[in-house]
Amino acid sequence: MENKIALVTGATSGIGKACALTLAKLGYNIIATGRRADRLKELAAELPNEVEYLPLVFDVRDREKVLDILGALPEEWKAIDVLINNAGNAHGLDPIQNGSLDDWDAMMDINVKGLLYVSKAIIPGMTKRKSGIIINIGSIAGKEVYPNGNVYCGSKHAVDAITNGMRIDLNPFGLKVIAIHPGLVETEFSLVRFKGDEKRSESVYQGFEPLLAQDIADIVEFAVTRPPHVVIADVVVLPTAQASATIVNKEL
Ligand code: NDP
Ligand code: 8X3
Repeated sequence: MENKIALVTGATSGIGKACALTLAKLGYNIIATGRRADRLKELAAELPNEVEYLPLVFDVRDREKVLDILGALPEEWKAIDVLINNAGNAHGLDPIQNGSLDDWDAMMDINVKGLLYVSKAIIPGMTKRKSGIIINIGSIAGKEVYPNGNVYCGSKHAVDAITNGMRIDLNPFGLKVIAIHPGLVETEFSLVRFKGDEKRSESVYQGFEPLLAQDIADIVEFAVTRPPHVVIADVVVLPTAQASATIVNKEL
């Protein structure tokens, strides 16, 4: 395979899917992961014919599976050039005294530990080759804390800190480590956060123009096309109507 290879976690919807499509457009062969096999199958039809595609179905919480599957990649898929740690979600939006332990487990296990498991499987190949780009999708929730965001914000602050730590530790190997921290992006994110409540989910994005998943993929495109001596280390991107995690100029 002559094309470069990108692995995108959580490519079954939203930001991850947009990143997979954008990297494919740039000529990367794509490894796309997620739990929904049907979505990964559908993605195949949207990719350009010139790129190779390897869908992998696993839950990033499943440490053994992550390490087994990514540790047994076919030879021609092993040399991953770009890793996008995107899989993640918020679960619930409750004050800390009412929060659900299951929601807390989900956010810490997926957003933090899942990112670490995938990274653990992929980084050794990159350090060996002294080449690679890791892009972690953080959040404005990793830069600020907002009411009822408690544990989700904690998980994204962890992503921010882990990304900075990765950049330091992987510096001797010449790897690029990048964090992109979006504000409000209209995806399935709020549907997951509010457990399928469509009305509540839609209301999050009403009265202003939110970011689209493609806006984040455009930043990924810019980041991976910089020359070797340039790393876009840390990006906060907001809708123009959003000034901070809590200030959104809505016209309702
Ligand atoms: P979506 O809900 O649209 O996509 C989430 C993706 O993560 C899906 O592909 C989903 O795949 C995958 N995922 C979730 N849980 C797991 C799991 N346990 N194992 C494997 N894959 C999983 O949301 P977004 O695209 O918006 O979110 C992507 C990332 O962007 C997240 O890290 C989120 O925190 C971050 N973010 C989102 C913002 C927003 O406003 N939308 C703003 C800032 C950051 P599947 O369900 O098939 O497993
Ligand atoms: C997603 C954006 O503001 O809902 O990370 O936390 S927010």
